[in-house]
Amino acid sequence: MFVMIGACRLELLQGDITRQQVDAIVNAANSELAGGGGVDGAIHRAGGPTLMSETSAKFPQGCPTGSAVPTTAGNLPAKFVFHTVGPIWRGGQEGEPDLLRSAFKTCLELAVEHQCESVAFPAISTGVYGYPKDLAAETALQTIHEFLQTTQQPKLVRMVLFDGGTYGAFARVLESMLA
Ligand code: AR6
Repeated sequence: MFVMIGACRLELLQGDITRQQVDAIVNAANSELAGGGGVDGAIHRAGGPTLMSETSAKFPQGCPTGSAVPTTAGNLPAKFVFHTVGPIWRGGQEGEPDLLRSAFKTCLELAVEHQCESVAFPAISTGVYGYPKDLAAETALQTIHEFLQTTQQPKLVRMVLFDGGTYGAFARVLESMLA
């Protein structure tokens, strides 16, 4: 499903983010930028070793939670990968929503700065980091919606949801935002 926000399109798709033909792909990394499982593992496997050599060379201190750093995309069909770090869910009282909002916003700002017309996001924090999918969907979609309304860039933001349950959670939230 998709919605138009002015001239920008916000869409939900069930699939694999490493297959997306977009200008930038967002990675749900850890603060050491050490690689890992989940979407991080998939992106590094598909992108090849360039991604890790770039993060190690340019960002040896890693990346704080809620922030993001850019690299090129190696063998992926994209120009950039934005490596962001979502919060670990600790019950919701430890600033998790603000940190998740900041992770999405920083990536959207990087997309504008790098003149990306299209960017694909995974459901940051909803895997190993344990963020409840419905709450993550609310924060993610509200943040993207607000950003597109204000900035009118990038022209396409695609949430790529790996499984049906996550797609369903995001679709319900997007529908309720439109109601
Ligand atoms: N395409 C799109 N989404 C995917 C893919 C894929 N190929 N593979 C998994 N997902 P997670 P986190 C979904 O655990 O919770 C890593 O080890 C997955 O179903 O990848 O932010 C990092 O190194 C889930 O909905 O990221 C960190 O240590 C979503 O991506 C830690 O995990 C996020 O799940 C980050 O945890």
